[in-house]
Amino acid sequence: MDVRRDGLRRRGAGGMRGPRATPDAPLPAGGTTGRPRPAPPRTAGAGRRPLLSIVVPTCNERDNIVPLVDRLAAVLAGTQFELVFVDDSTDDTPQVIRSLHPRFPVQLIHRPASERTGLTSALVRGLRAARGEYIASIDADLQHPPEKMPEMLAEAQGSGADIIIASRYCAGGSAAGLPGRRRHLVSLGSKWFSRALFYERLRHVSDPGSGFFLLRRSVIEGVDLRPVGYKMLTEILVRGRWSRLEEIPYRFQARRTGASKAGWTQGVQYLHHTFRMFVEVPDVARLWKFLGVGASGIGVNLGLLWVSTSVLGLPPHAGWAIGSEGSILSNFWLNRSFTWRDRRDRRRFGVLIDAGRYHLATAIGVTANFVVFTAAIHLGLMTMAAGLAGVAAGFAANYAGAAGFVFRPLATGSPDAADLAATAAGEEAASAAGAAEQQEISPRWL
Ligand SMILES: Nc1nc2c(ncn2[C@@H]2O[C@H](COP(=O)(O)OP(=O)(O)O)[C@@H](O)[C@H]2O)c(=O)[nH]1
Ligand SMILES: [Mg+2]
Repeated sequence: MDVRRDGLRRRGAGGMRGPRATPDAPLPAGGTTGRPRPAPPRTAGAGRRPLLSIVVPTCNERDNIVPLVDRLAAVLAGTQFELVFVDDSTDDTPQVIRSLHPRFPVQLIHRPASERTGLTSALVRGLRAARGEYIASIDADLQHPPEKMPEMLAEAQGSGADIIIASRYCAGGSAAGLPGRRRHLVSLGSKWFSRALFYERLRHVSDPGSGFFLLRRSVIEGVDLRPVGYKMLTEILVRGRWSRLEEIPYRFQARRTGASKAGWTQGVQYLHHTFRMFVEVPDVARLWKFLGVGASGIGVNLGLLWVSTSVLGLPPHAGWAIGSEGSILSNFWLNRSFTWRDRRDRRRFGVLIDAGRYHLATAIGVTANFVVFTAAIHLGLMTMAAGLAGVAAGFAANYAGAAGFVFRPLATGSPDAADLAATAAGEEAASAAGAAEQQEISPRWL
């Protein structure tokens, strides 16, 4: 299945690409810092970019490394690839990885105990160290069949998609290898929750929690990745720069040796990670942010009504007007500084322009509410049902007005858009330079 970021589905190769997302301002890289290590010795071809980097996170996987690499090497014969192991093991897994040299081009990043901050931090480290034109992630425990890798690479090259996801949940895939009913429920629950929350990016992605994926390096280059827990792909889909993705079905295998490191702490980390993306990424979950702001507005409205009438003794209509205007202003302020913060008018009196437009949009919402309510009463609906229909119409009109009129996307070519693009490009260049520096110092070559 081929999915474009703008939500359109398309089959086949080529075609127009959707607009790239405006990058978030990169913050200092999270989870990727480490003690500087000496620059790697130059080996033959060390300066050249392989076609594919395969990032493998490992934590006590000693018996799985050799079968994994043998199977990968067998299906990738003739492909220029490197393996990037990010290892947090306490057993002899690093020795097993070292023994792969010199048969395979391998980077081993063995993190000391002080730097072991979980699976996704290991993956970010590996993604940053990867030098390939395409970068893939695969688990070490053979639950992801290595034989899918050539198909994923060929799909990326052939279709021009930015991300290829090996999916357990699209037609032909299977999650049967997940151990136990609880793991199935957690996997499905987190998938549906993430899709509903980040619908702008994930609504057509069947397996946003997959650990098996391949991407073009430009998707993450210069993007500040700050995941917590296990869901690296969700982080990349939400923050990364992509316009098209493809899904390929696969059957998630049962683990044969070693133990899963997933537990209830990953559940808590999932919520932490989800909350972080919700707050930090401006152009996602807008509808939910708008709903939350609206709910807070009801509290402001009723609170001001009560204070005006019960405490100050003002007449009911004065209380109503104060409550209404107070909630409009608080909703405006919250929507401007949170829901649509990336689209606010940044000119000198921009806040006044935005506020004026917001009042207009709200008036349209109230009118829509009134019209639908009146029509519903005429059609014979019960008063409460008509009221509900009116509120729904008012809500839809308010959301459409705020998104399309008050906080509309900046027109390309406008001075503001140029400013933003220049800032983003500068930040991207700075961040890419930082990433390059890190690549030089962090990998330890075998
Ligand atoms: N470097 C590193 N790898 C990890 C960590 N936790 C899990 N892994 C690796 O990530 C992959 C998936 O982990 P696993 O525990 O099997 O998760 P599950 O498949 O969801 O049960 C395996 O290759 C693990 O060795 C970690 O904290 N650090
Ligand atoms: Mg596993």
